[in-house]
Amino acid sequence: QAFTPPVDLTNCDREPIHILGKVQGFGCLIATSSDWMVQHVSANATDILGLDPETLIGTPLSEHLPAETLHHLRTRMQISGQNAGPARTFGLDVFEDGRLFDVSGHISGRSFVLEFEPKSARRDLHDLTMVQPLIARISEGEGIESICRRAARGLKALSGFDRVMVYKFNEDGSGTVLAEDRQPELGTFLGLRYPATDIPQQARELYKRNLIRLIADVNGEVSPIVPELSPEGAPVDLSLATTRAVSPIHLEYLRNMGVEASMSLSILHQGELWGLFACHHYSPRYIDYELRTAVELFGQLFSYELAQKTSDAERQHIRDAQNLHDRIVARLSHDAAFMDRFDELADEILQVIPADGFAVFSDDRYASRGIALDEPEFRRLARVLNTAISGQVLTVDNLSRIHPPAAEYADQVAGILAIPISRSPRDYIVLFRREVAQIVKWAGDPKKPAQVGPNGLRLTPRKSFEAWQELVRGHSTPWLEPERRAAETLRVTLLEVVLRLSEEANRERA
Ligand code: BLA
Repeated sequence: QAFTPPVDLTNCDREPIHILGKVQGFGCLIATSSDWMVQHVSANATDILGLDPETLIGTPLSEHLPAETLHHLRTRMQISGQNAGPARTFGLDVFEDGRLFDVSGHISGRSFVLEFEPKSARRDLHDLTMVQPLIARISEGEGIESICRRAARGLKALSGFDRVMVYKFNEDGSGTVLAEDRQPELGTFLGLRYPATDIPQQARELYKRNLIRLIADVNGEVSPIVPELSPEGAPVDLSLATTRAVSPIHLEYLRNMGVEASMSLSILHQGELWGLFACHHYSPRYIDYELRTAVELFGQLFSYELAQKTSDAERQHIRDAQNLHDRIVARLSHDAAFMDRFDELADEILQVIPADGFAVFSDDRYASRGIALDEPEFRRLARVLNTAISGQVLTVDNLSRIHPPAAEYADQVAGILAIPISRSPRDYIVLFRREVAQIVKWAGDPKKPAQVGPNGLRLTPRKSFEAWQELVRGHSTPWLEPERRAAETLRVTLLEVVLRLSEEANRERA
């Protein structure tokens, strides 16, 4: 293909996945000009519609479809034009001969893109009616992890896939399997993390616009769109197409995992891609456009639930930080000897800012608990901390960046959050976090040999997980914005207490 540069593992983010020029076998595609002149047709239109691309291209679509059908499509395209999403018709008798199709129509550039999938015979058509009860059950969950677990279970029931995961993106674009529901005989992916490159940037951009994709058969034949380019030299933009064939690199990834069908469903939060439902099946699995539409609705409603729970959680965090302030003021109201209050302080603070270790350095004394630096090493680090901008909380998720000797013990302590609690000499409360690569262990069977495809070991989930582990060597989990805010509030609180008590002491002395 003239317009496709060769793709390897280093330039995945440049693969133009929206213009690969092929559709999957479960549907066919016809692109027309806005006056319904056929421009492009996928080769499988012959099998699916009984319409040969050669006879269609360059002729009005009205010569090939009944007037009634064309009228219907025209009206539907107007609706699509008004709200930009695809217009859907389920079970349309396209040729008035009893053959039913699910049809999607949308506008792509200056073209109309029509996609036809033969309507599968199905026992039940309760898809849409299932969605609301499932969402109702999800919203009863408390906290984000709980609703994610419920959602994985719900989507598995709705879609029938063997494994459904909730995959959440971290700040750096890597991702975590946050929840999972799977057939009992399958191993788990729960808790595993993957580098940002596993779902490259352009794919994440696309998934914000097009919320669902089905790869019905990882080994299935794909069908080329002809002609590949318009007379102006442009390929058909398949960004919103539902039959778009996906990146061969990604197909290899799935094959290496033993997966034969994959479906993913975007989860959006405040206009950003928060994560996605990743669904695997261990044999080919096609679900029709009508059920995919129910799945898409499920995803949209879940995104609303998530927004709700997220703002609940944020409000709760603000309340927790406020309560921490109140309790600390109460406890330290008579004396600010932090060292004497070490355990209480540690208990209170670790409840609001999770960490693996805690230390206080005050009045030239040092005490610690959990994963922490020993006193001589802390004193060395304190000299670095003393050079930081004063009166500010400092957070670092790879300590060796600011303190190179920390590379020696990066597998123990990798992240710190330091709260200066006096002016000079500088006293600190410090929270420590361990290396994240140490916490997360591969949950699959480590004895299973990794399979090798043409692109090498990297495209297996275990190797990919290991690649992620390499990336995060020496790093702790990041200190999140609300945690930094809570620490900042705490700094102000402690300073207030110190100042008030020293004023009182001065007054008493005077
Ligand atoms: C797409 N990669 C994807 C998708 C997922 C993942 C869910 C969306 C497509 C789909 O529905 O299958 C990744 N799937 C995962 C991960 C898990 C999972 C992490 O189940 C964990 C359990 N992929 C790579 C590398 C490259 C790559 C190294 O691992 C490139 C160098 C590319 N992934 C890649 C591309 C797409 C993709 C190009 C887009 C596919 C498309 O929509 O055309």
